[in-house]
Amino acid sequence: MHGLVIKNTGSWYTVRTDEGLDVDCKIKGNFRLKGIRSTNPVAVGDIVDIVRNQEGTAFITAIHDRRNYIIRKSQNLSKQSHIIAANVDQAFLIVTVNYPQTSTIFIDRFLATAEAYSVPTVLVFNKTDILSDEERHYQEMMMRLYETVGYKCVAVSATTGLGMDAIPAMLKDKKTLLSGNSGVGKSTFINHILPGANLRTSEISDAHNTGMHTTTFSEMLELPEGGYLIDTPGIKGFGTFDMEPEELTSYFKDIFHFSKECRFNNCTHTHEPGCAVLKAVEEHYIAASRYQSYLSMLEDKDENKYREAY
Ligand SMILES: Nc1nc2c(ncn2[C@@H]2O[C@H](COP(=O)(O)OP(=O)(O)O)[C@@H](O)[C@H]2O)c(=O)[nH]1
Ligand SMILES: [Mg+2]
Ligand SMILES: [Zn+2]
Repeated sequence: MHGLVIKNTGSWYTVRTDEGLDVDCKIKGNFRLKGIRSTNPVAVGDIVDIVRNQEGTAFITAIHDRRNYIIRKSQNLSKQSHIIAANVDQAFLIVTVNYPQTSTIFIDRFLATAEAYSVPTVLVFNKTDILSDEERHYQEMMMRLYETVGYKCVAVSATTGLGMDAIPAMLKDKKTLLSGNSGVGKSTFINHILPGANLRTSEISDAHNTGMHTTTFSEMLELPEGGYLIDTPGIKGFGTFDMEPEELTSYFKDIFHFSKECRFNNCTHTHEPGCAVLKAVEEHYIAASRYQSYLSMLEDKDENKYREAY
């Protein structure tokens, strides 16, 4: 029998079989992935083979090849990673212009990492019901910027429902990872789409969700129109990883576009003569904020140079 892993709590996994049956499973055998020290060898979104046992539960005996998987490095020194989800079709990044303000650096880092995993990302601007004129103007500017770079942007209010009509069609039949800073309205967004989900809202609930809990719990919520929402409490984005500057360039669509005209093909776009990216930044074809984000990821890379790969 095989099925889809829809929930992971500690060493237990809920697997939804092709017949629509939810079976509690444990892992049998060694699934350690090469080169990754992960706290959970199997993740939500995985397609697995299972073998039933007498107790009515089952063992996961094999994982099917993953199209992609999203990993988060642990913040401590254990160097263990946690696989947030596998076989993700798209990400919705919830951002807010205010209450709290989502920084462009956070957005750009998320987008670049999503590009690295080949996960298309939609930017969902939430809390549009409480924007001042100035904030609304700023939001429009941001939406124009990211649409120009090549990302779909939508403006919503998860509390009033403004703009939310467009969302179900965008989620249909896809496995969507929902992400965003604490307090931007992820739980409220999910509750609007799935009133049955009844997730706790407010920042307090997130505060409880930052410790051990988040590293051992993930769940996919089934959508009535087909597809799943992957709710990962406390996730602040996914980790960076070792890459060459040329690779990093390719994860910034706007920078990549201009980099083809750079004199040197291993140009880091920091100091090189004949750099078309520096020229484009100067002439405002590339937003200064995007270039700053690129630089910050490039600096991380240098810092991590001598750190062991995970
Ligand atoms: N005004 C307004 N408040 C919102 C909106 N969405 C969420 N909130 C509020 O923002 C706070 C944090 O929301 P929550 O869903 O818990 O955020 P999460 O941490 O991302 O899950 C709660 O008090 C929500 O009621 C919105 O669209 N408009
Ligand atoms: Mg929440
Ligand atoms: Zn260059």
